[in-house]
This record gives sequence, C-alpha cells and structure tokens, in this order.
Amino acid sequence: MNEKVCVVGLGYIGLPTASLLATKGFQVYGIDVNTDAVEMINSGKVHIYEPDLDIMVKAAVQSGNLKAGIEPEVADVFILAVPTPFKDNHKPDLTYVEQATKTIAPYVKQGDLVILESTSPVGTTEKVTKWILEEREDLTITEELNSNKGVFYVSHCPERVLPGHILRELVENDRIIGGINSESTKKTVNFYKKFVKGKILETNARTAEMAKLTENSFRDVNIAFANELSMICDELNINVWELINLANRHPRVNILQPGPGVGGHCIAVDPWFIVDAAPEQAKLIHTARIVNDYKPGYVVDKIREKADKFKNPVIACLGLAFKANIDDLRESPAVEIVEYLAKQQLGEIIVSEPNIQKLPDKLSELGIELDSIASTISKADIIVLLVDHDSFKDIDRLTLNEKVVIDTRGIWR
Ligand code: SAJ
Repeated sequence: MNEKVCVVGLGYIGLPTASLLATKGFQVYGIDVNTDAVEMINSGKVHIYEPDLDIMVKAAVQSGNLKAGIEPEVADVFILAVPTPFKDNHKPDLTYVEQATKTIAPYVKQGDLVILESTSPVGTTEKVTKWILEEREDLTITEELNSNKGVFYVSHCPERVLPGHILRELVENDRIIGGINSESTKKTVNFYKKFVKGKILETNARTAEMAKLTENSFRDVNIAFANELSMICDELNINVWELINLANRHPRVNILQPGPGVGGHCIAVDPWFIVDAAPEQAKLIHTARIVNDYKPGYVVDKIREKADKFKNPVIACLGLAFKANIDDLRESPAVEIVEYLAKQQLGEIIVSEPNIQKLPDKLSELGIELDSIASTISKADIIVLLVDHDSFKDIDRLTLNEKVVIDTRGIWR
C-alpha cells in the first residue's frame, strides 16, 4: 500500500490521524503553520499531550512514513483537520478551512480525494469544493461529456474522538461519511475501511456535517439540564448529586453530571453553528448554551458569598483543565472562574493542577500561585473543587474538616 496522504493541521486530530495512517503503511505528509510543531514532529516528538501519542509519532517518524512540513505535497488523499472556531458574535469562523483548502488546491490532481474532518457548519464541504474549483479550472466533480477536465472527489468525515482516548477511538469508533456525490462517498468509504474497525455509515455531506453538530449539541443540552437542576437544587436546599442518582434509577432516565460550566473546543462551540444556521428553530439548543455559559459566573457568586464572611481568605482552587484527567486548559470554565476570583480580589488565590508544570501567563500575572494538592489544602480557608481529577478523589476527607468546601463536581457529595 503506497497511497500518499497529505494531512493539513497537526493538532489534536490531525497528528494522531497522520501518525496512525503512517503506522498502517500509508506515506503521510503532515503540514502545519506552526514551524516549531513541524520541527518537533520531524524529530519524533509531540507538541501536544494525548496518552500514547508520543510513542505512535516516534514509531511513525522512525518508519520513514511520516514527514512534516509547512507546504503541501502531491498526494492521493488530502485530509483537512484544522480548527473551526466561532467569532465574537458566535458566527462560525471558516478562515482556517478556507486557507487550508486554498493551500492544497494547486496540488490536487485527477482522481484525488479531499476529506474535511474538521467539525463544520452545514454547507462547508460544498464550500471546500467551490474553493478548489475556483482555483482549478482544469478539475471538475462530475464527469462531463467531451471535456478533458479531471474529476476529483470531496467528502466530509467528521472526527468524533474523545480527548484522552483519541488513539483507541480513531480506530474503534463508527464513522459517518458524506460525500458531495455518491462517487465521493464510495471512494471515502474505501479509504477509511483500510484503518477503521468501527462501522462506516454512509450519507451525504450536509447530513454528515449536521450529524456531528447534533452529537455535540445533544451532549450540551443534556449537560445544561444537569446544570440547571444544580441551580434549582441550591435554591430548594436539595443535594443535586443524590437527586440525580435517584432519578437515574428510572429505566428511561439518564441525567448527566452538573459542573462549573462546559469547556473544551467542541461542545461549547458546535451548537452555535446550528443556532447560527436556524436561529428561529434552534431555541432549546440556544438556551442550553446560555445555561452552560452562565454556570462559571454562578460558581463565582457562590464563592463570593462564602468569601465575604472572611477577611482576605485563602481560596484554594483544585483543577484548571476543562475536564478530568487531561492537561488541556483551553476554553476551561475552571480557568475562567480562577481568573474572575483574582480579578475581583476576593482573597488570596492558590491553584493546584497536578497535570501542568506552569500556570498560563494570564493567571500568574494576576499573582496566582500553583502549588501541590496537600500544601494548597493546608493553607486554604475556602476550597473550591473545579475538576474531578482522580488525584483529587484520593484526598483524605479529614484534611477538609473546618474548611469551607465548594464542590462543583460532586466528588465529595
Ligand atoms: N461535562 C459536564 N458534565 C457531564 C459531561 C461533561 O459538565 O456530565 C463537561 C466536561 O467537564 C467538559 C465538557 O462538558 O467541560 C465537555 O466534555 P466532554 O467529555 O463531554 O466532551 P469533549 O469536548 O471532550 O469531546 C466531545 C465528544 N463528543 C461527544 O461526546 C458527543 C467527542 O466524541 C467529540 O469528538 C469531541 O467533543 C469533538 O471533537 O467534537
């Protein structure tokens, strides 16, 4: 198998995908605008943390099948795995997808397959096709009579892997594949069949785009339900964790867990793409976003209520990551809460985050300290549990006696 694959974007999705393909025998050329990342990858190292990714990248580079660079190369398959954030007004920002498409456009040749893996608003795969056609008058997507234009294929195959489990889920998850036409779908299915063990589900590009947005919106709406319950329970003086446990004993009820808010670059982002596309219809999805975005501020208010009873209290915040047992601080409600606390000068803020060595500059510049779990707890008047890392679950409950405890994740329910 000597198929050449060019992966654009060597982040949390692109790098694991590129290295997996390389270890499966594809000749992979990965490109990224981050020259430091490119250099590290070429020396067999990783610039992001994901369990076992370092081992796979090293093996891929040593096999000679994975090379990184900043300019694309001629390939048979192009995979776009670049970010799709939103702008300040919650409208999708397709700049990276457009740039990535225009970067590969000169390299696409007859018979090639272009796959958009980035989570994207409905209609983006059609835009990718249009952007390539605008640059390449010699190409087409449908066989034309008496034409010497070369046919190429375009599909959406959304990534669906869970951070922390990416390498396993890349192989084991079912994949949804939607081409801009049935030939594109067929060609893409044949490609993924070579390395995916999960089921391959065929549809069209628009449905594939919407399916990914729907999965993350489903989760967001259900987390919003749990978060709303937690605020109702505070009002009614009921333990929300006990309540959810009880309600979940019903055979058809499965409530998720409340927390300090929803973080990460997927669940807090993707529902906005649906809201933007159908604002009149997407009322529940929109409200869920508002409920989840409200939660960090609500937690700060709860802390303020307790802090007001002290004179300059030491507030210990446990956890900064956007969820348990990872080091990723991007879009983390815990970071947002810690930042608020410091800016509002509610007390002396100490943070314990066992998965990082150094605080982000924006926190250390506010005078916040990073400390060990034990030392943070011993110094604290108020303890705020923000992330349910396993290491926090091991804390001896006796050390919390006589402290004011605010547990946003219910590990000490
Ligand atoms: N959260 C809660 N309560 C819960 C579950 C999660 O507050 O009961 C919070 C987490 O703490 C975190 C946020 O939600 O802040 C998101 O975490 P997550 O584990 O739900 O999801 P992500 O963002 O790590 O990954 C999601 C996954 N999507 C779904 O489970 C439907 C993953 O499969 C996707 O590939 C990924 O988004 C993505 O890239 O889109």
